[in-house]
Amino acid sequence: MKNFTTRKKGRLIIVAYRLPFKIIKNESGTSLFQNSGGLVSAVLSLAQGSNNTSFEFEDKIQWIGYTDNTAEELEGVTLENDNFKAHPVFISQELNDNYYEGFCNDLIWPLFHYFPTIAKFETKFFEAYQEANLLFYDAMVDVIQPDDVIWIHDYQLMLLPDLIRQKFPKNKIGFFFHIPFPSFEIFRLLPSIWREAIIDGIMGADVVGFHTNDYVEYFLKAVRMVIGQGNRMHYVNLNNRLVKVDAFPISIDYKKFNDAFDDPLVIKARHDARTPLMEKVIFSVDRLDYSKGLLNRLKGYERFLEQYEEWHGRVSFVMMVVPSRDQIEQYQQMKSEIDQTVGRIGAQYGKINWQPIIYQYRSMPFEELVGLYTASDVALITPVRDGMNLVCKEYVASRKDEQGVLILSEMAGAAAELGEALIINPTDSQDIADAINKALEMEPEDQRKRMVAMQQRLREYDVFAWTNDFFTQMIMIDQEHKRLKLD
Ligand code: ADQ
Repeated sequence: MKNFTTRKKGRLIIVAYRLPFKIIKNESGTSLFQNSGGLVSAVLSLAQGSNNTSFEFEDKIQWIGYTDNTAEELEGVTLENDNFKAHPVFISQELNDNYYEGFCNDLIWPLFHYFPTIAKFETKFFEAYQEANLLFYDAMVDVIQPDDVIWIHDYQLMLLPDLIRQKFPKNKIGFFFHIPFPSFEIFRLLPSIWREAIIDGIMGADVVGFHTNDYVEYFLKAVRMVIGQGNRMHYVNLNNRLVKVDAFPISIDYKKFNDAFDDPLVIKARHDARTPLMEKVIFSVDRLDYSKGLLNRLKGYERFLEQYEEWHGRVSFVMMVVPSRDQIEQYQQMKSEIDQTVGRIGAQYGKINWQPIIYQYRSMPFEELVGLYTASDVALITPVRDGMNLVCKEYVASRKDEQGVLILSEMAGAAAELGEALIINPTDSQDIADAINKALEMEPEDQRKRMVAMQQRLREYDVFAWTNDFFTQMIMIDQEHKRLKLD
């Protein structure tokens, strides 16, 4: 009998829409700027120090992803740094408009975030989606070796697991979904050929991961309804091939955020984030997106100012919005509504010496971000739908002083783990207003109790635990196969 405790060796191949670095080419040569995003550091940690799995990594991490450079621009350029070897996927502008902007961002993103009325169902989008997934596949065919473990990410690549499975039946394939998977009543709005292609595509993986148990359930129901396949304890048996579908709540580098509290640059940023006139500070940080509930939040804050006059002149709401997709009309319109609402609230309630809202439209460096997190009394996170939401986890992790109150939407995946937050319904302005008042009045001891409980949970399951967990499931699926006697 095969000994499954032997440490296997192989390479890790990550496939995500974007490469892990930006490629800048000028007269003096080519430079690669590695992204600092969560996924990049998580997979790095797996290949380097914190690998607790029974798998030994050979070679650098191979990363397949789209680049906006052309093939001519990259000719002769070594796309490799100490950590990653990149295999670029070239997608023409026209194809990308229909694939990424079209199918991904004008259909799947709104539909899966429960905005079906703005989802655009266009045949040319779906055709482009198929074509682009094939381009990713083509870029991989010559890269894949027999022992490679392939980990595919997100809604831009739902057809890819099965494409790879057909050609490489023995490789381990994982698929992780970063946005919500919707209930079947939403999913079934997709034309039947599209939804079949999506379910077949994803089910090419050995392990399919979502942020929450709800998304897992919705997906399993879609599998049952679309391809008639049930499951036992989260295992779907597809012609004697087992697919595990489970929840893996993504997390953050807890230690990095917690340690940052004492970093001199963060201390300075914390100091700079509030003036002596501010008795209490509330903040929010998100990308410009309709799913993030920015307008609902402003309306809730407006209701709070209307009803809780005792806080006038004493509280400031710092709302940071990161520019995103603002070339698109719908996003421009949303931005101008936000601008108007902020203006209206300021005009109605502001005083010469007090601004109820400080609104900025820009990105922030890490130190300034943690400075704001740790300077604020309240985090106001109100997405109308969010796969997970990392800002709330970053806020909790960064509060080494165990102070601060998190107000969190029940529509964020993170709400399933952070029950000690003040959980609100983002469409209910009164709920938001009352929660703000409750947060501002909360005693330090109550804040500490809630914060410590949430911190403990996040410390135990940080992003490195998440990566290890998912990866372990991928390489263990053979054992499950044996155990369930499917051979
Ligand atoms: P996003 O929709 O991008 O991610 P989120 O999880 O909140 O949303 O992550 C945003 C990241 O951007 C955070 O790490 C945050 O620190 C950073 N950020 C936000 N505003 C910033 C600012 N003004 N300046 C600098 N940095 C800023 C998608 C899904 C989420 C899911 C993640 C991970 O939509 O639901 O949590 O993937 O799976």
